[in-house]
Amino acid sequence: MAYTRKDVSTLTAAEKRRFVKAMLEVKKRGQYDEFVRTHIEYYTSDGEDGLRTAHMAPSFLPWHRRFLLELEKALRKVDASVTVPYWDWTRERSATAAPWTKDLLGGDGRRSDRQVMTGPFAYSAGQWTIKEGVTDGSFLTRDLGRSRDPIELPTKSELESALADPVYDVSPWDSTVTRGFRNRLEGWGTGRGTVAWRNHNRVHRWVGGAMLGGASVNDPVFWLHHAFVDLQWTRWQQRHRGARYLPASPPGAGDDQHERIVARHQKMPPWDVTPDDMEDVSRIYRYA
Ligand code: CU1
Ligand code: CU1
Repeated sequence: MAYTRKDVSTLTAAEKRRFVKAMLEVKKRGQYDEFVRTHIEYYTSDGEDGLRTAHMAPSFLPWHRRFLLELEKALRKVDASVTVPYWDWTRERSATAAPWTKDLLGGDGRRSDRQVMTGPFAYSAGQWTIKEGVTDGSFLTRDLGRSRDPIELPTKSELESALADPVYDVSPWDSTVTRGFRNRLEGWGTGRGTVAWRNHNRVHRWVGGAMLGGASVNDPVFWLHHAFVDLQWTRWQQRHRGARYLPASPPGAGDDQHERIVARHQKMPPWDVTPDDMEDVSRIYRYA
């Protein structure tokens, strides 16, 4: 039977406790740092050579869908009642409400060094030492809302502009495309400053600290954020019946994107799955 991923603002005290406990256990077993390493390894941009699977590419959505399923599998081995909750940042917009409470992810980083001081993932709580970072810091950092140069979380209407696009993705299938659901949601924009960060990307910016780079998995909010992004893919499919992942077939030898991106029926490293395999997961989980 399919399990349910819930809105983080609806979790009971017991559900929060169990989620946190399972996360800490996966961390203790060393599995969590493998997830961080995998994400760093696949954090390639379209300015680099080679295949892009996780970001700046059509497979942004199926890649993270599979990545979340892997974490969820690890969590559910610890406690079969646990699923990854989602953070609806169009509704939960305060730096002190869900998911930033002491009984879940803890709050903002302190002013001096942005170190998170509250909740179970604070370094001082002793169970969340960062081992795989792009910097040397061993403590989790956040700068909710970006104190020095404040930004807002994406709005409902900004998210709506992604959902309204009936085409999954368009050539050249990278961070420069201005049409297509995938990049409108992933959020690479043209122009300078904060307009260049939309939807998914803007949320990483808003959280700040560890969430800014390839090691963003070190902040557990990564999963709650990506569960909400994943939910948008499901909503988009429901709205645009019959619309599919694109490209359906690989770009040809003369195309700049030849062997740079994953087409619908191609394998999506590091897993033995295709975007086509990831389009319908309704037998595995659903969203409440
Ligand atoms: Cu990512
Ligand atoms: Cu992300």
